[in-house]
Amino acid sequence: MSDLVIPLIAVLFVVALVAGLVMGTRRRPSAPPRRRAREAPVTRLQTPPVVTEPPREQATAPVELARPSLRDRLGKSRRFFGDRLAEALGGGVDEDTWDDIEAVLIQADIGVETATRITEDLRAEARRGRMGDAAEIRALLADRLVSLFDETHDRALAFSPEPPTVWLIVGVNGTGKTTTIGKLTADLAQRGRTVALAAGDTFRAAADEQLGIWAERSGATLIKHQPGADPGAVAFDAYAHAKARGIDVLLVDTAGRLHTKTPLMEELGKIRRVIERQGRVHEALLVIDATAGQNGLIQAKEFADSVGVTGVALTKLDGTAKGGIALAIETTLGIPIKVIGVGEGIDDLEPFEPKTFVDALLS
Ligand SMILES: Nc1nc2c(ncn2[C@@H]2O[C@H](COP(=O)(O)OP(=O)(O)O)[C@@H](O)[C@H]2O)c(=O)[nH]1
Ligand SMILES: [Mg+2]
Repeated sequence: MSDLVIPLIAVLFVVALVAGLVMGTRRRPSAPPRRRAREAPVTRLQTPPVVTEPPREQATAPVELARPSLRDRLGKSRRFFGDRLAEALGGGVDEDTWDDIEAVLIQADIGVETATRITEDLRAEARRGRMGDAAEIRALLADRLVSLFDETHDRALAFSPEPPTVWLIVGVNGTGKTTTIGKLTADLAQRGRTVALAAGDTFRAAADEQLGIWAERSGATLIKHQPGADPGAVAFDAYAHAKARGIDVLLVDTAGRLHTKTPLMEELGKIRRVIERQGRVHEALLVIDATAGQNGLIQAKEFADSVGVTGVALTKLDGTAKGGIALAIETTLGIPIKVIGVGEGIDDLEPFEPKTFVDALLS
């Protein structure tokens, strides 16, 4: 009898051990929730602080629509360029083809000299027998256009390692300064950066209001004075506020009246100096309206000479056949285009990238 007891106990022991192991394995999947529960406070801490959005926008926010491609958003610029090029290349390649291509480039405001040079280059390549059909000509044209943009340019908007980063926005009236500030503010807020806006266009009564609407949309702070006040004083107060509160980025809006040109340039220089007495201007962004074509270039030159422009925001590319002005600006002024405006909406701002831009234009 006792001979049987010991093996029986051993069998029971093994059964109990196996059962214990199985139960242990089954219990394991319930472990992760305990770990997740411990991680939760960290996730809450990582939520971006400040941004206060109006409840109405929160209600409409959840459905995120797919954004159209740059090709679609360039609208008129692309239709003009792409369609006219297709026409020029459509009926087989002969001497007329080169004249047609040259005409398209000139009308797109690339600049006569550049247009002629590119066309001559294409013609020479064709004579050497290096290309012949429409697709090859189109590809070489794209290549030549891209190569006109300086690839060594840093097209990223500059940030300071210490807050506040300061971006001064300048340009002629109606080019899209305030709208571009609104778009930049929304983009910065989405990335969790705090933003303050200085209402430096004290010349137009409605300017503060327009800036205030953009500020409210993105939860940014607005610093303004009375209409007609000294924009230098607005810039001074705005910088002091941003510095004291540790606000990440200060965007300074400015007036752009043309009829009193010299005082405007002096005023912009003063705004810059006021800020530089306390800190730095990291970006002096010149806003140019692409629909102004070659006229935009003349304005740009004046601003570049007096304000020390570090980059260009080229707006309204959605509404013009003159997308080629992007090239003229870079080749004439040597200032990098950093962002492009392709509509009036808050999302209608894109970083500028030569190859994407040219591909979108020619496609
Ligand atoms: N289609 C289009 N309109 C724009 C763009 N940027 C600005 N605008 C419009 O241009 C007009 C003048 O803009 P605003 O920001 O007030 O110019 P500011 O005087 O330089 O501040 C407004 O009607 C804007 O909606 C753009 O990229 N595309
Ligand atoms: Mg404005």
